[in-house]
Amino acid sequence: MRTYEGSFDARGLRIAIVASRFNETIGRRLVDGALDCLRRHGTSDDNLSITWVPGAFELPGAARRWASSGRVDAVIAIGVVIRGETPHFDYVAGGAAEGISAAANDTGVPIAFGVLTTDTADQAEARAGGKAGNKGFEAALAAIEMANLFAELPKEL
Ligand code: INI
Repeated sequence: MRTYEGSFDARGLRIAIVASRFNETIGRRLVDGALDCLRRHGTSDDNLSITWVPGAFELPGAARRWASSGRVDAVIAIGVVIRGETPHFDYVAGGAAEGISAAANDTGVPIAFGVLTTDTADQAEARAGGKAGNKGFEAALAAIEMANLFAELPKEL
């Protein structure tokens, strides 16, 4: 039996971060977490880019552009959607999740989901470098692992 597993060695990996500006203070902490993870695992800044979009709803379009460009091994989508009291939340969060998932599946390039979907700003802050860790860091780790896994898997399965 052969086991396939992606390593966490990010040397040589080309990564695009796509981040939304909505709830920007919290979003920047997620981006910082992702960059910290990538650099700790060996990604060179020459192989990194960051693309800013207005809100989480715009993440899938930009993530798909990078994923289909042939220029990156993985994409990390980062955003912060806070429920508040508006049904808009469901459309924005659902659109982001479904669009990112479709872009990853259609292109075959891993797109990590670093989008917080929380009820309150406090919950989002806790997940952006607070007591619940940093989901940007975690998304970057998933991107590294999946990029290496896809490089190792046979082209035809
Ligand atoms: N965008 C977010 O990233 N987070 C939110 O919490 C949010 N809320 O609450 O509305 C949000 N809305 C904007 C949306 O992503 C689009 O930018 C906008 O609808 C224009 O297409």
